Amino acid sequence: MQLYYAPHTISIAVAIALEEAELEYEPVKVDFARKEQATPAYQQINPKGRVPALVVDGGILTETGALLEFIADRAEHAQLRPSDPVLAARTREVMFYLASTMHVNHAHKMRGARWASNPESFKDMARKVPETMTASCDYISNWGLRGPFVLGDTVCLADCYLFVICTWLEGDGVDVARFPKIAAFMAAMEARDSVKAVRARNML
Ligand SMILES: N[C@@H](CCC(=O)N[C@@H](CS)C(=O)NCC(=O)O)C(=O)O
Repeated sequence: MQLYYAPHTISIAVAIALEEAELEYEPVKVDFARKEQATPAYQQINPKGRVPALVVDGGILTETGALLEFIADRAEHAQLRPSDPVLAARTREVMFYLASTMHVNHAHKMRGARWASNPESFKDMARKVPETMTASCDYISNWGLRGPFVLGDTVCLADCYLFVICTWLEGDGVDVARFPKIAAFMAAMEARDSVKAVRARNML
């Protein structure tokens, strides 16, 4: 498998899950500084001009949540998505929230041009990010984390996803000290071999 990624982006959630599942992959860096994601060559890989993209036998897959689910299916031994239907849905509940709300809140800091044309509007959207990301942290802290991790004591797909988004919090103006459960989650994830491996590869 080849993972198209850019450092510090949501694509690293996929790298962490691949490491958790002990699946081999070749990381392929997309150079955002040179806007490589917008080139016709990269858009052959992902027509949306985003990372991640995962090249697998049978095609190219995009969307973080879909890739994480693919990894869970490829590596059932890793138990990254429980077979119990309620716990599987709980895993997806958090992932869908991250994809549809928390990641989108974060994107308003740098990517205002997706939603407006007037540069003043970009500034207004960016000013709102500390507030919306703090509201997301309230939700994650009170409801998303059922224990040290999303499902309690064991790591699932949603933890890989949440961890990367939490690495953005300080830069988004969130006072992380207000959220001791999130700080403890971050420390627990940092201690895992999966996160150490992606840090060793300078992906995070
Ligand atoms: N819903 C997509 C969002 C992917 C996404 O927005 N990735 C960002 C990095 S965090 C990106 O590639 N941005 C490049 C750009 O906007 O030019 C997913 O989760 O895969």
